[in-house]
Amino acid sequence: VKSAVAVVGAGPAGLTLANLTLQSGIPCVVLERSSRREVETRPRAGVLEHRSVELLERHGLADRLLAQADRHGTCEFRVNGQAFQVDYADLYGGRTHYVYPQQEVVTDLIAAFIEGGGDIRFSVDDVTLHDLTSESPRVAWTSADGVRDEISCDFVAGCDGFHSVSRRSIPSGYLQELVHHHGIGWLSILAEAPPSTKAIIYSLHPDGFAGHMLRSSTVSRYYLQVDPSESVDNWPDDRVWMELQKRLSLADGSWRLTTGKITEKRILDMRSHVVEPMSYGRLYLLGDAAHIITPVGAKGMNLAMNDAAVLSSALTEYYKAGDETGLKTYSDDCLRRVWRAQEFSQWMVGMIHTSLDTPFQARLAQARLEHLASSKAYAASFAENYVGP
Ligand code: RFL
Repeated sequence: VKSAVAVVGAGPAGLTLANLTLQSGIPCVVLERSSRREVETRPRAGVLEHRSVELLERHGLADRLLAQADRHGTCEFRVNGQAFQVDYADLYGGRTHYVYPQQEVVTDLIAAFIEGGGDIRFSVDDVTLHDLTSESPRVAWTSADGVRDEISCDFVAGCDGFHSVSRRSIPSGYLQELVHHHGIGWLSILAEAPPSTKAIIYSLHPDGFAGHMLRSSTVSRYYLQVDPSESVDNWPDDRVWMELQKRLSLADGSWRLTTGKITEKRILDMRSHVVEPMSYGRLYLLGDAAHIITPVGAKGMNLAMNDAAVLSSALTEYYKAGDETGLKTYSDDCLRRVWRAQEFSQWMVGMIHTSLDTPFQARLAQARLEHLASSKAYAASFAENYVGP
């Protein structure tokens, strides 16, 4: 097989890139380890920035999203049983978030790619990358029926998530890895429960953070701050609901959590990880393959899509005009947005968590929330970063 671009991984990064390049007339092949069904049913993120939606809309990829997604422009903070809301859409020119589950984004992007004549191979195994610094790198894989195949291409896009084979194909020592462990765990819960709130809730409680996120009218996601070494076995369903009710409750006792069937329970270690540069020879890294951000601030899927937009423009300039400028600046262009998001996420981590070991940090978090509640200028800055600059 010969193609212009080999895309490894069919998550938001790989599929956005694949659709955009296909629309520019650049042939690409997408190689995905999981089955189509698996990627279309994997629940993860659910919040899209207005800029991500604009990108999809510009390319005719947002029809179902615009028909079905809920738009949100307000979020709620709770501290010591008192609530206040930040109307971030009003504070930032009417820009809103779109709540639309990641698996729906992925489902729509796969359908559009296939409809446009795109070549996507699911359930491939043992993907290997070769000759990345040459003018025609190769990617090999074993197909679902056990046949070893290979593609020769001009560029490889490594969109294969945090455990990226693409990134690990880069000689050790070439990339600088910038890592931060926040020392915080989140018990992440997905449940078949209608939302108990109209706006996302972030609650700072003496026993730790609790969050109520929105997904759809029948499904909600919740988070509880726990020790990163904690085991989910210590969290039977009853304990989860009790703890959420306690940490999210209001002092006047007026707020009630609607429970439901818990469908996913896992511990997330709050960490941040960025590699620089985001390219090596003719391999470009996108999304989680290049950077992991904590879920605080809901930036992960949006950064993945932004990387795809930057790379697809660079590839289009290259194929239309032989101009390599965009390819050369790809890494710097993406990293500016990545670091801005990391900085915001880190700031927000510090605002909504208590650390029982360091009461000093807990008081800083409270002061930051009080500042947010009382200062329009501070809230406007939050709004700009939260909904996406
Ligand atoms: P993905 O989505 O991980 O996709 C990578 C794809 O590559 C495939 N793959 C391979 N294919 C072929 N060969 C190999 N060797 C392969 N290895 C892997 C995988 O099967 C997969 O299909 O990466 P991508 O495209 O960079 O997208 C990144 C986002 O998925 C991620 O940043 C977000 O999910 C993060 N995230 C959130 N982001 C938000 O913007 N808003 C949120 O509210 C939000 N909530 C979350 C999240 C991530 C979570 N978890 C589970 C990490 C909540 C959670 C719980």
